[in-house]
Amino acid sequence: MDAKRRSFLKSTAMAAACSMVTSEAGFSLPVLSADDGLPDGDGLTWNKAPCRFCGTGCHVQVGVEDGRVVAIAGDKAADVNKGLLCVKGYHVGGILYGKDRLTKPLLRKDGKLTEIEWDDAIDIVAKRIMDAPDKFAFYGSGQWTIPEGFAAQKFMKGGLGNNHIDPNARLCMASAVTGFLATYGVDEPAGCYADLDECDVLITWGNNPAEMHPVLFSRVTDRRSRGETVRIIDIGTRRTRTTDAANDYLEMQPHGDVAISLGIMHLLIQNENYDKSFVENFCNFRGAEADTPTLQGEAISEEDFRKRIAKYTPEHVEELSGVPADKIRMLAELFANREIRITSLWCMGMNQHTMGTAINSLVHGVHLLSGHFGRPGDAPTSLTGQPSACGTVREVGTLAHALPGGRVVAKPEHRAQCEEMWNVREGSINPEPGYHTVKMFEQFTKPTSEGGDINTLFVQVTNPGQTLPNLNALFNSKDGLEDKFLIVSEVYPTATTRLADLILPAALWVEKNGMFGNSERRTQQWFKMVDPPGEARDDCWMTIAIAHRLFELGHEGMKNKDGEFIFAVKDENGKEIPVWEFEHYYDTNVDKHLFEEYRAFTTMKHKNLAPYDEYVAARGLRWPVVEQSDGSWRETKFRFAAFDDPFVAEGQEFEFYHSSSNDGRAQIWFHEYAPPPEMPDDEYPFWLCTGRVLEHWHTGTMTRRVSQLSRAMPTSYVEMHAEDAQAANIRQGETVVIESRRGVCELPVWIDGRGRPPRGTIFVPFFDETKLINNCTLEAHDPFSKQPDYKKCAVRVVKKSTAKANATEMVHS
Ligand SMILES: Nc1nc2c(c(=O)[nH]1)N[C@H]1C(S)=C(S)[C@@H](COP(=O)(O)OP(=O)(O)OC[C@H]3O[C@@H](n4cnc5c(=O)[nH]c(N)nc54)[C@H](O)[C@@H]3O)O[C@H]1N2
Ligand SMILES: Nc1nc2c(c(=O)[nH]1)N[C@H]1C(S)=C(S)[C@@H](COP(=O)(O)OP(=O)(O)OC[C@H]3O[C@@H](n4cnc5c(=O)[nH]c(N)nc54)[C@H](O)[C@@H]3O)O[C@H]1N2
Ligand code: SF4
Ligand SMILES: [Mo]
Repeated sequence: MDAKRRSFLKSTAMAAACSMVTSEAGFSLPVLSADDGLPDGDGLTWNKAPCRFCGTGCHVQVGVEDGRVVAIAGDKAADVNKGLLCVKGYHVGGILYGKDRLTKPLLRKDGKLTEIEWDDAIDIVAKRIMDAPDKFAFYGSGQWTIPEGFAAQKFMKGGLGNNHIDPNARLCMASAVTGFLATYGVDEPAGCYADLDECDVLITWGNNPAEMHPVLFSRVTDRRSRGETVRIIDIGTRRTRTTDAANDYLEMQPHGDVAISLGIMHLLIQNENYDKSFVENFCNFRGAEADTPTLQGEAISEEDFRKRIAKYTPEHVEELSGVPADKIRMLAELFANREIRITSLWCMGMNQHTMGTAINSLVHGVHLLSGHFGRPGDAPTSLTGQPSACGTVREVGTLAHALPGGRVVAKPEHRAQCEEMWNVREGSINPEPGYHTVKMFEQFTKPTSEGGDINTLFVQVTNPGQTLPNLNALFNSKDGLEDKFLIVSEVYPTATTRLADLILPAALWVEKNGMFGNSERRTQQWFKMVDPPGEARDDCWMTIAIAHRLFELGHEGMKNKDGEFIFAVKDENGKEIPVWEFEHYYDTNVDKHLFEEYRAFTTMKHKNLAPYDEYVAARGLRWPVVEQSDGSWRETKFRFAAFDDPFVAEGQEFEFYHSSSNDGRAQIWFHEYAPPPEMPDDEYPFWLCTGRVLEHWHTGTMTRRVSQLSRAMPTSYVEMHAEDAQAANIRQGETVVIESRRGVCELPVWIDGRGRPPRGTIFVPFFDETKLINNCTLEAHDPFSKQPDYKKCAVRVVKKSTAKANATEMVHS
C-alpha cells in the first residue's frame, strides 16, 4: 500500500518521500525517509510537531542538530497521516531559514524603518493603546497557536473591554461556523477523517483536496489501490487535480451549489424516499423569516417545506446551475439509497460565498433529510483550511462577537460567566460585538475625520496586505494617513509590513511552544525545539508584555479582582514569575498555564479538552475528550451518535444536545436560490475565481523561500480556456492584464494548465506578492458570517498593449 500511495502522491505533483531540509540558506543533510526509521546520531534529536501548514494536521518528526532543524520526516505514530506528508510538509523545516528573517523590532521614522529595542517597541504599543483604548483593534489568525489566541482574547475582552478582535479565519471558516450553528446549534463537524475510510461515495462540493488537503485525499484514493470501490463525485466551477481522480465531474455555474442541494432535497421529498424515521425523530424544518432574517430562522412545517422546495425541479436546477437534470437525479438517487455511505467534503467554494451560511446549512440538510448522517462514512464534513482555525478561532472564540467556551458577548449571563472564570471585575466585558474583519479594515483605512474610529491596528500571524479582498479600498488606502498606526508581528518582510509603522520580529513554529486544533476536532501540542533568530520572540509573549506595560501604566483592566496582573503566572511557592520579561518567559511553560485556564471553559459546550500533559503524550486527541473511571482519557470520533458520543443521553440513538430549538433536534433548512453579487456583463465578461496551488502556503511568504517549492511553482498565472484565449488572440505564456471595477493585476496566461476553467471563467492563485489578484476581488459578504466572496466577481482580460493604450486614453480624456 505504501508504494501505491507514494506513486499516487508523485502523480499529484508531490515530492518523493524525502526529508532533507533545504532553504534559501541552502544546507542539507542526507535524505531520510519515514520508512527507514529515524537515525539517532550524535547530537541529532527527534521530536514531534504538527505540520505548520494546512488544516489536515499531519504530524512530522523534526530532526534537530546544533540548534537547527536539519531534517523532517513523516510521523508514523500519527493517526492523521501515518508517516506520510505532502510536498509542503516534507519541506516545512526550510521555512525557518529564509535569508531575510526579521530579527529586530523596526520603527518607521521619517518614512524609513529603523531598528529599535524591544522595551521601546512594547512601550510604544502600550502607550498608543493607553491613549485611545477603544480605537485599538487586534487582527489575528487561524495560524495563531491556541495559547496565543487565548491570550489575545483575554487581553482584549477580559482586560481592555474592547471587542475589536477578529481573525483571518473570518475570510475562511466564518460561513462554516454559521452553517453549523444554524443547523446543530453548535460549531464543528460531527464526523472525522475515519469517515474517509468508510464512505462508498465521496462528494467534493467545489473544493480541491488533491492540492489543498493532499494527505487526506490520498486516504481515499489509497482505498482504490487496495481494491476497494469508492466513487468520487467532484462538483466545481473548474477542473482540478481532484477532478482527475473523480468518477464524475459536475461542472456548475458559481452559486450552482445552492440550486443543486435544493434539487436533491426536492427529489427526495417528491419521490418520498427521504429518511422519514430519522427526520421524524431527530429533525425540524426551518426557514428564514420574511422581514428580518436571523441565524436562528423560524420553524416551518414539513408541508411548508414541501411547498417551498417544489419549484426546484431537476430542469429548473439545470437552468440555475448548468448541471444537467439527469445528474441531479443521479445525486438524489444516491442519497435515497441507505445501503451506501456518503461523505461530503467542502471548503472555500461554499464558505467564500454571499450565501455561505445558506449553502452550508443546505448541504447539512441534504444529509439529514436523507439520513446519511451519524454512521461511520456517512457525514457532511466541512474541512478547515488553516492549521488552527478550529482550535484557536472557533474553539477559543477569537471572533468579534464571541467568548471562550461557545459564549457570546451579547448575552449578560455569558459575560458574567467569563468574568468570573477570569476573576475580572463585573462589567469588564463589553456587550457590544466588535468589528468583523472587513469592517475593521474599513474603519482603520478611513480617515479619522470621516469616522474611521480605529487608529491603531495590531496584526499577528496573517498578511492582510495581500489577502484582504479589494486591497485598494481595504488596505492600500492606509498609505499617507498620518494618525493611523499599523503594528505587524511577522517573520519575513511582506505586503503588509510594507505599510507597517512598527514591525515586531516573531518566533516561528518550532522556535516556540505551541498547540493547534485541526479539521477533525483534534488538539495537538509541540515543544520549542530551536531558538528563534536574532531578537525574534513569541507572539504570545508580545501580548503578555504589552498587557504588563499597560498594567504598569495603571490600566485598571490589566488587574484582576485581587489587584494582580491578569496574566500572572506563579511558581510552586506562589511567587510570580516575570514572564513579561523575555529572559524569563521560558522559566515556566506559559502555554501550559494558559491552556489549563482555557480548558475550564471547554466543558460549557461539550467540547471538553484533556489536561495539557495528555496532549504531550499523544499525536493529538479529538474533543470531547472525557476522563474514564480508570483515569484514562477517551477521545470522540463521531458526535451526536450514541455509539460513540459520551454526551448523548442514555437510551437515545442520536441527540443534538445543543439544538437551537431546545428539543435535541437538528434543523433542515430551506433557502431560496439567489444569484452571485457581481456577474459578468458586456464590460467585464469573465468570471474570476481565485484560490491556491499545492506547493504554496497562502501568500507564499514561507513557501516561496524554500527553493524546492519556489522552483516547482515560481510565479502566479491566470488559467484560461484555450478558446477564450484564441478569441482574444492571446498566446500561451503571454502577460495579460486582469481588470475589475476595483483594480488590476498583470499575469502570464496558462492554457490547459493544472486547473482548467470552462469558457468564460478564469482562475488566479493568490500566493504571489508581485501579482496581487486581490486588487480585483470584491468585499461583498454573507449577511450572517460576514465572510467575503473571493470565488467570483466580474473581470475583463486585456492584452497588455491594449491595456496600456486604454490607460493612456483615460489619462488624456
Ligand atoms: N497547498 C495549499 N493547501 C492549502 C492552503 C494553501 O494555501 N496551499 N490553504 C489552506 C486554507 S486556509 C484553505 S481555506 C483551503 C482552501 O481549499 P479549497 O477550498 O479546496 O481551495 P481553493 O483553491 O480556495 O478553492 C477553489 C475552488 O472553489 C470552487 N468554487 C468557485 N465558485 C464556487 C461556488 O460558487 N460554489 C462552490 N461550492 N465552489 C466554488 C472552484 O471549483 C475552485 O476550484 O486550503 C488549505 N490548504
Ligand atoms: N484572493 C483570495 N484571497 C484570499 C483567499 C482566497 O481564496 N482568494 N482565501 C482567504 C483565506 S481562506 C485565508 S485563510 C486567508 C489567509 O491569509 P493570511 O493569513 O493573510 O495569509 P498567510 O500567508 O497565511 O499569512 C500568515 C503570515 O504570518 C506569517 N507568520 C508565519 N508564522 C508566524 C508566526 O509564528 N508569527 C507571526 N507573527 N507571523 C507568522 C507569515 O510569514 C505570513 O505572512 O486568505 C484569504 N484571502
Ligand atoms: S497535507 Fe497539510 S498538514 Fe499534511 S503535510 Fe501537507 S500541508 Fe502539512
Ligand atoms: Mo483559509
